[in-house]
Amino acid sequence: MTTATTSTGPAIDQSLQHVYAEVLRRNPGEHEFHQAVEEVLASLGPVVRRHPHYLAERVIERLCEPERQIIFRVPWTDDAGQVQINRGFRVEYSSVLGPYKGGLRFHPSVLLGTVKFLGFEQIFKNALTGLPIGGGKGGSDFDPKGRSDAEVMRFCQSFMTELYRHLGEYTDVPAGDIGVGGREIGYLFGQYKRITNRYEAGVLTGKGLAWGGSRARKEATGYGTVYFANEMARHAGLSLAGHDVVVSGSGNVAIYAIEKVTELGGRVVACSDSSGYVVDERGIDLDLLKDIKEVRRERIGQYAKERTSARFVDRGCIWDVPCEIALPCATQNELDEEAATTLVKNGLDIVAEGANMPCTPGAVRVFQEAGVLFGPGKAVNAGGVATSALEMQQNASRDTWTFEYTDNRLAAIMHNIHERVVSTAEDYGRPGDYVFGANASGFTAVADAMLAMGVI
Ligand code: NDP
Ligand code: 2IT
Repeated sequence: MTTATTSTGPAIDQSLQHVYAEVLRRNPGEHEFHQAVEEVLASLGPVVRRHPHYLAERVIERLCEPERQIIFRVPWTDDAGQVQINRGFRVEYSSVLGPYKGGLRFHPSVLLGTVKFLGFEQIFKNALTGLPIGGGKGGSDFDPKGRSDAEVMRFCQSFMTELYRHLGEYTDVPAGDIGVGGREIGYLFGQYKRITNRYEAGVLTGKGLAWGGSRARKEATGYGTVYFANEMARHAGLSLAGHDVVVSGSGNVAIYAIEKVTELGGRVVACSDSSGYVVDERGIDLDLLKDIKEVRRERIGQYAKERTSARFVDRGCIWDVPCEIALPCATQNELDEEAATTLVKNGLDIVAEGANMPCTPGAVRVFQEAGVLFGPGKAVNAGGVATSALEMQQNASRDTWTFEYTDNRLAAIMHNIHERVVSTAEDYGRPGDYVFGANASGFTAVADAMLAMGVI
């Protein structure tokens, strides 16, 4: 069968090109959404050849259209008394495997296409966990940076005043993402509870431990990322111990990835935020990093001011720092072809995406051609949403589990996802192709459930 290639991206099988053309036509200007769809479609050629009924039943076209998209005005008043207007989104993408599940992102760059790309990825990620969760994503172009707690609270209350009517523990269950952590989930939950007059703990995940949150949820995405990277290393006869690791970002995912890498004997030599990066040959001091980022909410340059072994670099690229293992944990398209080429030259062995779609298609191609092990976000970072599903289980049974028990469940889930991805890739004659294995396995689970439910 013939294929076509874009300039740097993957090749979409001839049989699916009309699907992609239609996605481009119907969703103009939504480049991140196009990129996420193209990446999945490029894996599905061999799958539809083996299961032609997916094509006949138009399952892929259906999955390219969200079940529901909600866009709303979020007016609020800042500390100076000025009215501010933001835009809120919730894309309820697919509910065949369970209630819509996925985070909320508050960042000035958020557009409908951003939320759609994240929601699309979330469907397959959630399917890979094997837990009963559908896919969704939401957020706003609100920028929490520099805002007081009171401003963030008023924004969250206004956001929830519209969103609450679309949520429910059996309907749609949001959580955190960029710019949304424990503080924001608290304000959002408080407003939901107030409007509905229901203590419906299972309507949001990432809650505080004193009011229905799960132990290990805060750590789960970062820990899960490293559990997955460790599985990749073991499978290839490598190890994280004794190796240099670069982790981009210094938010929730990055901090707990750094913590777990350090516990497993790796040395994290650099991390970043949007103002630049720090290099610390002695290994990142986690207590200091947590204090600066989680408590004081300061910029990463502050770390170098307080740690003599570190230097701050405010230009260039964190991926110039030599390492054997790269964990991009900041944002989409943060690691491009040029950065990938530098990393390969510097002796990179493994890339595992803690963020959603952080590597550009060109970067992924460079890694794969160089024989670098590449783990895609929808498999690697699934530990966060998986532990959200464990939080929902605890809420449904009005129970709380210990940290150790929850963390062991997380490690087992990451092990199972790795097995599933590797065996699917082998089954299709593509050993070691984690991108293919994740897409084919996640898609098949969703497609089979859709077909069982008829034309939905
Ligand atoms: P946080 O808001 O806690 O941290 C984000 C980090 O990335 C910050 O250091 C931030 O720097 C940096 N960053 C964000 N946007 C940009 C940008 N445009 N350019 C440069 N740096 C940027 O978010 P999370 O850690 O929760 O999320 C990080 C990634 O992980 C995202 O891709 C998210 O979708 C993904 N993810 C998150 C999960 C979760 O459970 N939280 C689960 C699975 C995936 P600054 O503060 O300067 O903006
Ligand atoms: O991208 C993601 O998987 C998340 N932001 C976590 C979603 C969740 O519902 O825990």
